Amino acid sequence: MSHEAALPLTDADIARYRDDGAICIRGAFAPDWIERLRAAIDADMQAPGPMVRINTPQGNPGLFFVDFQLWQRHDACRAFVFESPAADIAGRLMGASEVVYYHDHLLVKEPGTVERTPWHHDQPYYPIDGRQIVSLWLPLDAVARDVCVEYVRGSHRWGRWFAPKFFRQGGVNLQVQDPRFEDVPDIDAERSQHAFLSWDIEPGDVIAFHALTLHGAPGNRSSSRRRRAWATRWCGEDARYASRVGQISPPLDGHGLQPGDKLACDLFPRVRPISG
Ligand SMILES: O=C(O)CCC(=O)C(=O)O
Repeated sequence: MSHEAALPLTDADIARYRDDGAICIRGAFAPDWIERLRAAIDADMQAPGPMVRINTPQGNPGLFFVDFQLWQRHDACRAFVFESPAADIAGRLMGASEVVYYHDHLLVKEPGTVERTPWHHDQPYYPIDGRQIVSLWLPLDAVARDVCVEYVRGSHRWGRWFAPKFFRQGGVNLQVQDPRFEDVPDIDAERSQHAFLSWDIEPGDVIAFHALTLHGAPGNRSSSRRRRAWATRWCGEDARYASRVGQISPPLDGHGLQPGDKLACDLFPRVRPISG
C-alpha cells in the first residue's frame, strides 16, 4: 500500500486548504509518533540546539521556548520527516510531485505563559519564493481553542507580504528588507473585518497552513496543561531559493544555493520522491 492510500485527507480537505489557507486534519498521526516526539522535545529542552530562543522575559510566569532543526539532533524527529505520513500530507496539500523538507520549529508554551505569538505570516522570514510552502503544526498536548494558534481565513490569497518580526517583543528586530513588505496590520483592532480559524485539538491531529496565511497565538492561560507544538515546514517543486537583504529566520546557511535554485540539498533534503 502506498503512503498516499492511507492518508487522512479528502479532496474536500485539499480544496478547503486552498481556499482558507489553514485546515485541521484529525487523527493524522498514530500515538506512537506522538510518544516518540514528546520524548525528543523534552530532551531538546534539556539540551537545546544553537538557535534556541527564550521569548519570556525573566520574571514573567511560564516559558515561551523556541528551538529549531530538531530533525538534525533527534532520531524521532528525523524519522518523522522521512517515514511518517507528514511528507505525503504536505505533498498532496501543495499539489506537488516533489517534497523538500525545509526546517522545523519547536514552540512550547508552558502553563501560565502570558506572551502572545504576534500576528505574522511565515514566508517573509524565509529566503524562498514560490507558492508551494506548507507548515504542519503538530501539538504534542491537547490544546484548547483559546490557547490554539488562530489563522486569518483566506489571508494567503491577499497578495500581501508583511515585514517579519522576532516573536520576542521589545528587543532588536529582524531587518529583512524587500520591496513587497508592509507592516502587519493591527489584526486585533480589525477583528470584525476578518474570519478566524482555530480549533480544540488533540495529540495526533495536525493543523496544515500555507506560508502566507496570517496567524498568531495567545499565551497559555492553563495552570496545568503544557502546550508543546512542533511545526515542520515543507516545500514543493515551485519553491526557489531567493536572495534577501538582511537577516532571515531561522538563519540556516551553508547550503550553497544560488538565487533561482530549487531547494533540494543536504540541508533541505528531498523526501518525496526519495532521491538517489
Ligand atoms: O505556536 C505558536 O505559538 C505559533 C506557531 C507559528 O507561528 C508557526 O508555526 O509559524
